[in-house]
Amino acid sequence: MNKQIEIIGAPTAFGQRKLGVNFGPDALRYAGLIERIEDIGHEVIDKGNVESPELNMKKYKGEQEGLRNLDEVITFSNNLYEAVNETKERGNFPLILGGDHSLSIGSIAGISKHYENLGVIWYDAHGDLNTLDSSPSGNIHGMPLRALIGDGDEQLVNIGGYKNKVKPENIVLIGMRDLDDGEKQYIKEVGIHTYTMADIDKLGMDKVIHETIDYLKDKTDGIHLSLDVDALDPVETPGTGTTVPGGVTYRESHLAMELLHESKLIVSADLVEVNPLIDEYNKTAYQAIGLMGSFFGEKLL
Ligand code: HAR
Ligand code: MN
Ligand code: MN
Ligand code: MN
Repeated sequence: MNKQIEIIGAPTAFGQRKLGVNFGPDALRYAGLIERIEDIGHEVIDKGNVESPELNMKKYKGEQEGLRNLDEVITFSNNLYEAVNETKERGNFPLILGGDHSLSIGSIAGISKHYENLGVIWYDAHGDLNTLDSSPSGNIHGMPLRALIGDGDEQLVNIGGYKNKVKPENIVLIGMRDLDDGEKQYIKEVGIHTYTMADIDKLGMDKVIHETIDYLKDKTDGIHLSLDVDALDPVETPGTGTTVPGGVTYRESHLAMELLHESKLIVSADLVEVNPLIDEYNKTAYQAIGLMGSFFGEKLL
């Protein structure tokens, strides 16, 4: 069951304010991601990095009204949508490397087109369910999941020429520990299936993932994993822009990835928010690669 995996670099930093996350895809390549997946026995095709609009330093560092870098995020999302859509048309497995989490607006637009009922596992410290009104920052990386559901800026909501890419009932949030008030309210209102850190403590990751799979498997025709490295504790993945203490451990995350691999239900993945410029000697990229090993079926014995 060896898949052809297409690596798509998504070097965007426009969804937040810390430069360096745009170098995430190359940090992951330099740390050996492709060789690691090939050694498992998969065929890997590196499509290189998607084209990004120019980053004007003065604008990037300055104050902005409303959604930060909206035009750049729209352009980037369209470029990424095209690349991911082509990968799916070839029948291959897209692994999108970030880049900040705003990239999921484009990546999931390219994936969901190929499914009636895409499931999404959002492994993150954050819900990324803000709209401009509920956002404390104006940073679009705090909004992608909500835009994919269909709320927010019309252009973001319509990337790929269609909207409502993900139904709230087809989403599972795992690792939550820094939700804004508006996000908490929205999660309760629409009833998104959520595992906070407290839930993970109580149930254990094994049960969390088994329940997640049971919850999604019959009502979805494919599941996308969106893995934000800030889901892990900052001790494990310090090289990311919005760390939150009290996160998932490296071993728990390996277990999660192993179980998702065993499920055979995952059809695509994003690996996001790796920022080598604020990291400890690329540690976060190495940790992420270890997790990708388990996700793609590496055996310890
Ligand atoms: N909730 C905050 C905001 O919207 C912080 C979002 C941080 N998001 C990410 N992605 N790093 O999960 O600004
Ligand atoms: Mn995120
Ligand atoms: Mn996050
Ligand atoms: Mn089990």
